Amino acid sequence: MTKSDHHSWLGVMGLILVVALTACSSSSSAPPSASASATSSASATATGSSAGLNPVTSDSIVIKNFAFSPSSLTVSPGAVVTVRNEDSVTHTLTDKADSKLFNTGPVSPGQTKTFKAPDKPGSYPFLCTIHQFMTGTLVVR
Ligand SMILES: [Cu+2]
Repeated sequence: MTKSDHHSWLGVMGLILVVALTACSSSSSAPPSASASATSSASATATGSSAGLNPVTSDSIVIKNFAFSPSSLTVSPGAVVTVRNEDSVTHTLTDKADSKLFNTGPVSPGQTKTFKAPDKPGSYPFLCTIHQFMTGTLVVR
């Protein structure tokens, strides 16, 4: 009897261990996600570039503390530039020239907008029309 008791006790312990591990991996998921993200990020990078989504994510300007970051961004002609406002007030990203080749319009706090860069290579100074001391340059080439 002692032997079978021992075995069933081990079985219960093993079951608890399995349940604990499963619960742990599904809730906290620290070790599985670390290995999963390592493999998935490698594949995501490969699929991302092939899907052509990289220009959207790489050509981006963040507005924070009443400043454009980066203040100078170089993009390809016609590139889609993402503008994210991380300030607590509304900003715009507007072509300084009268032609207004690009203009996000008002970007609310926390909002993300996009604009299309000019097709013609050149240097395009821009500003925030609400706070005109906020300036930057979009370089197309
Ligand atoms: Cu502003």
